[in-house]
Amino acid sequence: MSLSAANRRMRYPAIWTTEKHSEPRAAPLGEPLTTDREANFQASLGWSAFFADQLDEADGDLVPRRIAEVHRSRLSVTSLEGIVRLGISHQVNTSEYAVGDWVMVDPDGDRLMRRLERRTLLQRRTEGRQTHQLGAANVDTLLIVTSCNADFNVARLERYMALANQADTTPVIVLTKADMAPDAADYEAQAKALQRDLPVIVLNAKTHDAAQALAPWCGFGQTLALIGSSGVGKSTLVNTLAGLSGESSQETGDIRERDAKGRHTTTARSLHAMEGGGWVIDTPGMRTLHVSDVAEGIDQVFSEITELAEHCRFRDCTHAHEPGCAVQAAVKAGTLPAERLARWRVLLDENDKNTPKLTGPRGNKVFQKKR
Ligand SMILES: Nc1nc2c(ncn2[C@@H]2O[C@H](COP(=O)(O)OP(=O)(O)OP(=O)(O)O)[C@@H](O)[C@H]2O)c(=O)[nH]1
Ligand SMILES: [Mg+2]
Ligand SMILES: [Zn+2]
Repeated sequence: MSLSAANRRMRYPAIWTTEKHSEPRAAPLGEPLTTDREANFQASLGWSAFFADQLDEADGDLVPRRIAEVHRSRLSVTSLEGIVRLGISHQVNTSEYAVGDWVMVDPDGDRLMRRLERRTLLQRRTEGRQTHQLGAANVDTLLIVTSCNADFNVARLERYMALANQADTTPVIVLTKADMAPDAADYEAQAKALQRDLPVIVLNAKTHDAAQALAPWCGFGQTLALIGSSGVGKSTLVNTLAGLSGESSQETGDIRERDAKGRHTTTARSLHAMEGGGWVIDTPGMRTLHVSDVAEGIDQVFSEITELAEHCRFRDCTHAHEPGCAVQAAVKAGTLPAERLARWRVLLDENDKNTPKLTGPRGNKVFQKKR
């Protein structure tokens, strides 16, 4: 072991040894901050060998911190003392950082030194397709939130799922406002049909039962992010999961009765500690999600179609009019809804149109690899 590696072990012994799922210890009032407490805190934030292995000699006395807020001209991280603003140089472009990123910080002056490689990244191409807008980094589970009302839309949910799959996060559909819907079971059945083995949780985001229902994804060291339209109850759910009330709570806003649309109350992403020991990222409501760079993610959502396609007579079958088409046969037999097939086509076409293709040596189109 190199000297600095040994140093790191001394500074952060428990980062390397803390068992996941052990509860963080609350320090008695007045106890000085120990490296043990610090290490347990980092572990609760999801620090793991994946990140520790990226440290080298040059990191010396730097400490790992997790980005809690990203603004145009400032970045903040979590720490045992609460949210701390980082000192950043003028060259730093904050749009290259995502909430949930791990960064190395010089503890003298809380200066940002470098970002660690991400385990997962939720992102989408901006209009004009040149750059990516970063959503959240190092997320384990993406809660795709919709309500048991006019917001519910299967085509939109399939888009969110393609994004989650592509980023290697686990999608979970959360149906809020079950307390106001006599037909919540219908919504649940429709959502369950959208991807094989997809967990669908129906809840009232305002009650503590919601935290219990989501407990399997909220444990020590786990990171959740919420995504969905404005007004579906993302911030309400964050308040419930994080036990926030009063001044420290996330602001929530009412919705228009007519079409259940919210008012875009949340305007920035933020990271919050959950009572179960994990962390949750609240995000602003999304208007539309255009897909790009998510071919594998789409395949995973529609795996029943891609599996059927393997049985078509022609390898390049378009599943429109060819003889021996297994996909059309399934539609005729009533096992594959024609609307689902139509939505798959729309999503594939849109993804294809929005994903820049690299041109290979002999002008062959080369599809961009998963990043
Ligand atoms: N009855 C009921 N009301 C809910 C539930 N979840 C959220 N609400 C209400 O729905 C409204 C919108 O909730 P928010 O939490 O602000 O929604 P949001 O998704 O964070 O919206 P944006 O920040 O605009 O993206 C608020 O009036 C909440 O009180 C629920 O499960 N049941
Ligand atoms: Mg909100
Ligand atoms: Zn076919």
